[in-house]
Order: sequence, then C-alpha cells, then structure tokens
Amino acid sequence: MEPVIYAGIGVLILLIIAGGAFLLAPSRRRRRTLDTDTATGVPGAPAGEGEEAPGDGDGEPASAPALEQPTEPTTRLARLRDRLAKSNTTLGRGLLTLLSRDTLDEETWEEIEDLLIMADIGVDPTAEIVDALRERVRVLGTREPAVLRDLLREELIRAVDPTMDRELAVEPLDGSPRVVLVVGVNGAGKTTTVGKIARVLVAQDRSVLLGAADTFRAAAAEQLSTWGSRVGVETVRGEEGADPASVAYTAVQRGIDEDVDVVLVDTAGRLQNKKGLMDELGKVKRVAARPLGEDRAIDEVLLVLDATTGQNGLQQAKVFSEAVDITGIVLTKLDGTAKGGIVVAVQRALGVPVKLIGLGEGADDLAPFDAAGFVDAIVDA
Ligand SMILES: Nc1nc2c(ncn2[C@@H]2O[C@H](COP(=O)(O)OP(=O)(O)O)[C@@H](O)[C@H]2O)c(=O)[nH]1
Ligand SMILES: [Mg+2]
Repeated sequence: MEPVIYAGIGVLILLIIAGGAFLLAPSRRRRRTLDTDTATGVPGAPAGEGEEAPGDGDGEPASAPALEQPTEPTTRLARLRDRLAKSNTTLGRGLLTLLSRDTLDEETWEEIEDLLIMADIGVDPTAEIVDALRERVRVLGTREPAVLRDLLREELIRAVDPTMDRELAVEPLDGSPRVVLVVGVNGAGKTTTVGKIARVLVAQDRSVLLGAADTFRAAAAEQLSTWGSRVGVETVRGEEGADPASVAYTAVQRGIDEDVDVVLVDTAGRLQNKKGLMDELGKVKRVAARPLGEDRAIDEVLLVLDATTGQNGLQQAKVFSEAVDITGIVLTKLDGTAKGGIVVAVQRALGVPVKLIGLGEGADDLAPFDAAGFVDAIVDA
C-alpha cells in the first residue's frame, strides 16, 4: 500500500509544479510587455535596466509577445504594383490610346499634353516629354503600338530620372546610430511612414529606436509606439507639450547608449506660419544632432507628402524644404490617386529624389521607389 501512496504524492507534486509553470509562463510574458511599455513611457530611461535577458530562465528562446513579421522589402514594389497600376490606368491607357491613333495631329498632341498635366507631372516636364516624343515619332515614322509604348516608357523614365540616388542613408555605422528625421504637414502620413520604415529595417535585422517628437497630442506618441511594439521596437516619448527637440535629443542619445543602428524621429506637422515652422524644425534638427558629436549630422530628413493633395501639397512641400534641408521625399497615398505624375513635379520642385512610396494603409504598404518599376506599372496598366 505505502509505495502506491508515495507514488500518488509524487505525481501530485509533479502536477502542482507543472501547473505552476503553466500559470507562470503567460504572466512572465505579460510582464515583459509591461517592462517595454514602462521603458518607452519614460524618456531617457536607462537601457534595458531591470529587464531580463531574452530567453534566459525558462529555456524558452526570447519569450517576447508575438511579434509581427514584416514582408521582405525588396519584393514590395512587385507586390504593390497592381495598386499603382489600378490608380493610374487612365493615364497609361489614355496615353497609349492617343499615341496609337491613325494620325498624330496637333490636337492629339495637345490631348497627350493635357493627360500628362492632369496627372500632376507639371508644365515644364510635360512639355519636355511631349517634345521628345514628337521628335522621336517623327524620325522613326512609326505607328507601331509596341514601339510607341517603348518610346513613351523611355521618355517617362527619363522624366522621373533613373540616375537619382534613392538609397536611404541607414547603413549601420560604427559608434553612432543613423538618424532619420521625418517631417511634413499633419495627415500626410508621417507617423504611419515612420512605423512602416521601422518594419523595413526590422526585416533587414537592424536595431531601431523611435522618437516621438510630435508632442502636441498624447495620441501621436501612442500611435507611434503602437507601430513600434508590433515589431519589438521601443519608442522614446515625452510628456504632452514637451519640447520636441528634447525628445529627439533623448532618442538619439539613447540610440548611442544602446548601440542602436537607426533612430527614426517623428515630428509634428503644424504649419502655422513659415517662421514658426523654420524655428521649430531647425531646432529639432540641430538639437537632435548634438549627441552625435562634431563630425556627424542627421543622416536623412524625409519629407512626407500626400500624393492626393496635388499643387497645394507641392506648395507646402516647398515651405518645408525652405525650413529644413530635405534629403528625400516619401510620397504617400499613391494607391488613392491617378496623379502619379506628382513624383516628377515634386522632384523638380525640391531637387531631391522620391525615395519611398506609400501604397496603402497596410503595415507593409511602403515600397522603395524605382523609376523603371514605377513607369512600367503605369504604361503596362
Ligand atoms: N491609402 C493610404 N493611406 C495612408 C498612406 N499613408 C498613410 N495613410 C493614412 O493617412 C492617415 C494619416 O496618417 P498619419 O501617419 O497619422 O499622418 P501624420 O499626421 O502625418 O502623422 C492615416 O489614416 C493613415 O492610415 C498610404 O500610403 N495610403
Ligand atoms: Mg503623426
């Protein structure tokens, strides 16, 4: 009898231990989540203090909350091409239909010009494209649709300029993080874009830290840290109404302390007046660069522009570029407009390349911009 009782007690003890471990596991996971939230809530909180090293203790590898797996960045334009094609079919088809008419008379060339202008390409680039096409069509004397399509494709690619350097300066450096500042008017898609870029970098195995320098609304920082936490990236935040420059500074300093590859700083987009904007953005940029030392500067200042805002958006873009040196443009909401020509217009207006395009509200709907891929999506639509 006795051995049976001992065995019974043994099994009971094992069950209690197993049950305890089972109950503990989820609460440990919850606590890690909380740790992260607390750390992000305190600007400049010391690096990982009090946090357990991932994967120690229970033998589980990195028992973090389930993180999302961003899609491979290099295949994105291919994946998102349909959206671009769909929103710009009128342009592509319209141009090809006109070019394929039996006679290419003055009136037809004017219609081609109108289509390009309506797509927001801008007056000067439109004239250049049409002049070049007219000349080449005349010299070749061809009415062959396939040939005409190739000519159109070539001239559009030339207008978009395939020679511009569209790489983001985010290659890791020794000693200090890359710093990217994101600017633009409210609603353009800045916060969304910072979140999407963080995902691209995470997919490339870079360590990332976010800085919520839009301190005017608490919701803005909340929105940003939600993006970050989905892929295990922390956010440095300030109190509502805190000095945006000091939040940016803290984020960069912490990026240095924690040996982070890239610090992405989101800003507010109030466009109250040019002077105010210049003062504020200039200060954020200056102060954020301080922890990097004398011989380093902010690596990228990305201007986020809503492609659906047309000429108005272009005007605002100019104001921003006068306030702070822009190094690249992110054109958002290209999924919702037939005016893809804004790519050409904004590059001309600011003299900097479009580096990324937003093609939807989905977390991975951001693609590196590529002149040929972009034009192909339009003329093959
Ligand atoms: N359709 C579409 N919506 C976008 C895109 N990028 C951003 N948005 C939406 O634009 C709105 C404003 O974005 P938000 O990032 O908050 O703008 P912010 O004020 O500049 O920070 C949100 O509803 C986003 O989902 C895009 O590429 N396509
Ligand atoms: Mg925002």
